Amino acid sequence: RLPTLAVVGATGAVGTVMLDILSTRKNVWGEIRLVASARSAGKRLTVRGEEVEVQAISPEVFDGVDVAMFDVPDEVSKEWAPIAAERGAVVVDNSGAFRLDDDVPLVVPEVNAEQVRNRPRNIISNPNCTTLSMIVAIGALHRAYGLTDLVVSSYQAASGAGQQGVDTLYDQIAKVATDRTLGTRAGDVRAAVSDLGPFPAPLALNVVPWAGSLKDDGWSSEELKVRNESRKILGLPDLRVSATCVRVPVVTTHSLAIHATFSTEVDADEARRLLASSPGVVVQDDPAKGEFPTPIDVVGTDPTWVGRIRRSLDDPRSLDLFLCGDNLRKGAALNTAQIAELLAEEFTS
Ligand code: 11C
Repeated sequence: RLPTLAVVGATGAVGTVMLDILSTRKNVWGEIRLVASARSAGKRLTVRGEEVEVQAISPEVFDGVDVAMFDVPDEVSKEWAPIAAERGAVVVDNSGAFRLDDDVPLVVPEVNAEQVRNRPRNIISNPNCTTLSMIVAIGALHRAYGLTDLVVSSYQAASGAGQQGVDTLYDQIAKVATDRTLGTRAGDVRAAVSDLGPFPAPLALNVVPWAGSLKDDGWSSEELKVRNESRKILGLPDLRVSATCVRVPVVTTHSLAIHATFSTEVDADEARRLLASSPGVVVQDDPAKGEFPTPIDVVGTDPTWVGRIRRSLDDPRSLDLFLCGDNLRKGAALNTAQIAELLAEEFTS
């Protein structure tokens, strides 16, 4: 019997990418049930080439479901994931609701696939898109050299803030595109852009050093997620991590500049070879030819793209590198789908 899958949040930004991923990857599912809020119920969406009607979320909708993927806000997951689990589904949750709970594994199949079996609550968490955009490459380097310190600067795309983030970026670009004096005087872009959407400052013609909400001592929630989730996924509770998360006017694909320090000396050529042979990683690193990853070239692809790999000039144990990953694919829907496929194997083997 092929397992039954429910996709909760099927109509959102990540849900839309999920339907595409489910339609193009190897088909391991029997029925696929699409679930969303009552507002979206009755809509018809296409998955695997067939139209499926979206059902309103309810306890009964999970009856007979083997695996339920959740792509919904934290508070919706908090309420509904335990209900789905009670009804017999294994939940793969892409919200921040359970990621740091001791009895919920945080899984990246290329790094810690074995953790899927360690699920006493039948809930498995999918990491934040910024952590996910780097962790496959960092995990491969950690296995070879033993990671001790991570200094991260992110360049995060508007779609990390959902469809509203994307709409806001396009609206702002339309407003500033024709006036070639904008961006030359302090405040002129702010005055031209009336709606900030989910961002605390205009994103068009700008960079904004903020993502998420304010936590203690000036850190943002996004920066703490990068730290806490990296520690949990890599099994390094004392890993030293400093992150600065920045939003840039890119539609989709997060980029990160990383300074990683290891317990042994590193070699840039060896690191390049090691990354190139790691599943889920592509090395694009030939600056003499202008070759390095950029978000507009990476968007829509599955791997983590790594370039600008250099050994630190001041510490032979440190590497500097730049990487890009599609925040809606590996950063969200793809990783969730990969975890769900590991579960599907359990049902069919
Ligand atoms: C962003 N990474 O780019 C965030 C969005 O914890 O899954 C995802 C928030 C999360 O704004």
